[in-house]
Amino acid sequence: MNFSSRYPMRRLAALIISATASAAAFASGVTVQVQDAAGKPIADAIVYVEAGEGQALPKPLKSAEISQKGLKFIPLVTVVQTGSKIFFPNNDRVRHHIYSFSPAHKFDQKLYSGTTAEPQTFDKAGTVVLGCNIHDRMLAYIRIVDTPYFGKTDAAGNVHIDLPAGGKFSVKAWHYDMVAPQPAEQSVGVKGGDAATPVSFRMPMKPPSHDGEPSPFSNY
Ligand SMILES: [Cu+2]
Repeated sequence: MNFSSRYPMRRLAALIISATASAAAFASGVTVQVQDAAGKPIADAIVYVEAGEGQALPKPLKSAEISQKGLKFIPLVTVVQTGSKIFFPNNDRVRHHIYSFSPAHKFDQKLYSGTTAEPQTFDKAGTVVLGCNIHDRMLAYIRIVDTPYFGKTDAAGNVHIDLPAGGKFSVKAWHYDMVAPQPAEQSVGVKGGDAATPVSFRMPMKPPSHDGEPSPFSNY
């Protein structure tokens, strides 16, 4: 059976139109605001969107990078999809010895400089806390999620996440200093088309432990 008999022109035209329509629908999604219990915006919250029942999600994996500069991990908070790699370039003159004791991914990268550390693959959903064996105050958080649709709130507590189409989704919000042990969650009906669906979360937070720095190893 050749192509033209299987797909007459009219059907082919319909296919092209529907492909264009779904590309346009990519402008939709959710615009999420995260606040603490008093209504103050929360920056660096991870927001991610999982499919409702019967919907399949694509798996475009993007790698990420957490560098070390000025005896800090940059950025403090990273989100990746399950199965993604993270690179750990050391941009300091001193060597670092980074590690994780977190069940979602344990590893230990002994003293290294530059880009000599092996990238790590994070293949289990959950939270990983990163530390340095030499510099106790170095701390970073990695949230590994089972979806390619995620983002991190800005200083005003906002993040927009594009979704491929309308439908029923589960929107989740997580922050390393939240009181609840599990992410906050809302089931949201998302319209197709250009308008983003607004979603807001209010999450009780722990008081900052010292100088506004995150509380080390509290939950993990
Ligand atoms: Cu270090």
